[in-house]
Amino acid sequence: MSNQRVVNTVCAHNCGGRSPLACTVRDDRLVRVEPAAHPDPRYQGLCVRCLTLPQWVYAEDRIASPMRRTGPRGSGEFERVSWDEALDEIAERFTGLVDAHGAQSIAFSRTSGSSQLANYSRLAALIGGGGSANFFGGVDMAVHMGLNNVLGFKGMFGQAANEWTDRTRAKVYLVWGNNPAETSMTSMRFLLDARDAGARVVVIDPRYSATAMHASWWVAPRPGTDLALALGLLHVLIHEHLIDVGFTEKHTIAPLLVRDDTGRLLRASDLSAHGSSSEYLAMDASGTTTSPDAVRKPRLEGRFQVGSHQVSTAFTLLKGLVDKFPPDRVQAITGIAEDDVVELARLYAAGPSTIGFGYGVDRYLHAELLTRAGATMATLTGNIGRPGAGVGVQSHGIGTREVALGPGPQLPDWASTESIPNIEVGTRKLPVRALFCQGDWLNQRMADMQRARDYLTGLDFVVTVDHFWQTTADWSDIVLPASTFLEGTEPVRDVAVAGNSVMLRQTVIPPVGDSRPDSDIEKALAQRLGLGGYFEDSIQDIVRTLIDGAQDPAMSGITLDGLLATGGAAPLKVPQTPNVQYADLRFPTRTGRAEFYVEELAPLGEALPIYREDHEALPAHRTAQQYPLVLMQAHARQRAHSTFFNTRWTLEVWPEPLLEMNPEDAAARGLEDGDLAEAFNSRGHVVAKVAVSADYPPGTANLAEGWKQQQYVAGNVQAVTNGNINAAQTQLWGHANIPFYDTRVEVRPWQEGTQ
Ligand SMILES: Nc1nc2c(c(=O)[nH]1)N[C@H]1C(S)=C(S)[C@@H](COP(=O)(O)OP(=O)(O)OC[C@H]3O[C@@H](n4cnc5c(=O)[nH]c(N)nc54)[C@H](O)[C@@H]3O)O[C@H]1N2
Ligand SMILES: Nc1nc2c(c(=O)[nH]1)N[C@H]1C(S)=C(S)[C@@H](COP(=O)(O)OP(=O)(O)OC[C@H]3O[C@@H](n4cnc5c(=O)[nH]c(N)nc54)[C@H](O)[C@@H]3O)O[C@H]1N2
Ligand code: SF4
Ligand SMILES: [Mo]
Repeated sequence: MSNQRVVNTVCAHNCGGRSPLACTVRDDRLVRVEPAAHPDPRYQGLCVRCLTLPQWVYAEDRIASPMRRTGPRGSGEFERVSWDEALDEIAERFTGLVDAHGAQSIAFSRTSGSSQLANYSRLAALIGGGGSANFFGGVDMAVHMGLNNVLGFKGMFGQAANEWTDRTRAKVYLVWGNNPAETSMTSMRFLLDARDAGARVVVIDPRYSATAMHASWWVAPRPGTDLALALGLLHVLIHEHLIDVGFTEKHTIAPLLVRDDTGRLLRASDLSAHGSSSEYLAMDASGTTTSPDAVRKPRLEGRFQVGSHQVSTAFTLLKGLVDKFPPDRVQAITGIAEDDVVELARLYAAGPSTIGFGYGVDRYLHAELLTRAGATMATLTGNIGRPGAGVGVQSHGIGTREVALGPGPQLPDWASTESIPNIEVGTRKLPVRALFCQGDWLNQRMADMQRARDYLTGLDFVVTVDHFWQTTADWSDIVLPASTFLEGTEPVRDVAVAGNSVMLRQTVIPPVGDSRPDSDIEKALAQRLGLGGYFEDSIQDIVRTLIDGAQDPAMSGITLDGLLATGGAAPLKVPQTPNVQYADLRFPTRTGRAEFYVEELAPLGEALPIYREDHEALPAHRTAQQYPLVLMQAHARQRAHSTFFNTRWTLEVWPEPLLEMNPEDAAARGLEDGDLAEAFNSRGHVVAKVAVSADYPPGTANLAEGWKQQQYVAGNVQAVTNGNINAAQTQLWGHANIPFYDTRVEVRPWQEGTQ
């Protein structure tokens, strides 16, 4: 037998499932990947993608060595250089730019590709004496913003919702713009468990998705119109007296008084010079204003004169909004039959009901208004804080226990970064001259590719660090080969908490070819920049502090050495019953109540989740005639974004970009299955093979995100995507979310050579 061993690690791909992997290594080569034991068997498993990990790791197009550009940006002309030459050049250019333009002239951008400790954030915070620019996010954020508004929720991904295992206690489960059958395979079983336990699983999705196939009921709004549906559901809930009045009075902002003149909440300080500006007011039965918490039965509805102020209860204002969304109007906007709107509202009210939003609804310009309306449905009906009842964003297969690990690497006080959301490229005044990209910024992180290319072209210096030669690489000055999360020079790479367990990400094989782990590249650059002193601890030291230094009772008794001795995984010390969020019904908002009314947004007219008609996907949009199809880019089952774009087995199943569209839409354009077609709008175009499918209602189309530039016949899906910036998000959060799916196109047959 040759030198063979099995190493357990945790999948790091950004499907987020964190499956435990048992990796067979023969003579230092990865030969097989199988599921490793998980302390909770419900989370044990492996998808087809990760069966192909050996093909990914040893793919022929792995970048073989550091490269330096020799032709113009985008030309693809490069020469090989040594690591020392490449790193010296980066350090020299960075130093020169920092000297001339300050730390903010260097910007860092990270892949979500393989979440691990080494993402250059330490270097970014330290470089140039602190304050470098940090390109971040712009993705997966708006749905959280809305939940934050109403519930005070601060986290990401699954955490606002009850634990996945709680779904079996729901009678009704609304899966809203989420496709776990393909994007969260590790948690799909909980949806099926809920259905098998008797829950009505309602999938709200414009297309007949792989998840909708398993649902009790598929409800199909036109893309981007979900808020009209939610307002219609609220209409029925309120008008049919299906809300929980006691809960609404006690736990929501509904009885608080709002000034008609400013749209701000009435405060004690508005009525008396001695009154507090943080004391909000409600009206009691006798017509006296009082603290909402002091009165047993506040007035839920009404307009009143209080001193010199005309005021209304927040509930009255909400009712005024939803009154405009009777089911027949909702049918006209969304295409959902009015009887279905009524039935869905009644079903939801009966509860216990859970709403799990996904990111399908996140990628529209006003996505946060939808989750605000959803959280309003939950709180007005008391569908929160109890078994089977909750509202949250669900994805990434992560359990919903929040566990605090020990302290990460310590940085000096002056270390910092200035954030620039990806979407705001070129719109901020930061003097960015150089971009350091971990991963594929151009192809993956940015909408409106021409704008992004123009931006890259104008920079002085661009570095890409990746496993594969990808789109941004062609626009870079230096390209460095990174090791994958399976490769390393130290035995332990990271620690992951998922599904009630803690697991080690162990190194499986040494770096492939001439690649280096991101952590080593970061350290080598830091040393050249005089920052080596901050990188003296090994990754294993850092992981040890995270685990052994954790104060959280859930981590008690769990140590790095203990994990190493027991196959790399241990159950958290948490109760066996599923975690319920907001069980104490205290919301970490300013009023301690669920706030469907956001006074800061009154000047923008968005104090309530109003239905805005100014975004591209809506049938009423000014471009709807010219570009009649809404082009979504639902995440594809056989990749995690672009990762696995090149593995043989996944390509056998789905070898090339497909433009999926309804048979009627295809026929009207003279297109048949397999024809080449061009989807275009005023921003750009993309050419791909047509896949005719009745899963897509007329007027909708889809081209899954994540294909690499070289896989398209011409163009790129990012060339047509929408990069508009939402003003309310920017005002309230300082950054906006990218409305990728809020994209209209027209489609026509493609003839080679046409432009
Ligand atoms: N296999 C695979 N898994 C992944 C990823 C991947 O690339 N591949 N990516 C990971 C990441 S980072 C993320 S953010 C998640 C995303 O995963 P999901 O949350 O599932 O999001 P999407 O795939 O964008 O869209 C989900 C569904 O929303 C629908 N949808 C589109 N527009 C609308 C609309 O207007 N209204 C409604 N109600 N539905 C709409 C789409 O048709 C789709 O079926 O997946 C993660 N998991
Ligand atoms: N049009 C459109 N665009 C989208 C989306 C969409 O729905 N539509 N979804 C958006 C969403 S939700 C997300 S989360 C983003 C994801 O965007 P990314 O996180 O950028 O996507 P990935 O394809 O996973 O990774 C990008 C690159 O990083 C490299 N990479 C992976 N792991 C590592 C590593 O450990 N080290 C280094 N150095 N490189 C690595 C990969 O090889 C790949 O080339 O995409 C966004 N882009
Ligand atoms: S389902 Fe996700 S976490 Fe699990 S093996 Fe596949 S890519 Fe990795
Ligand atoms: Mo994402």
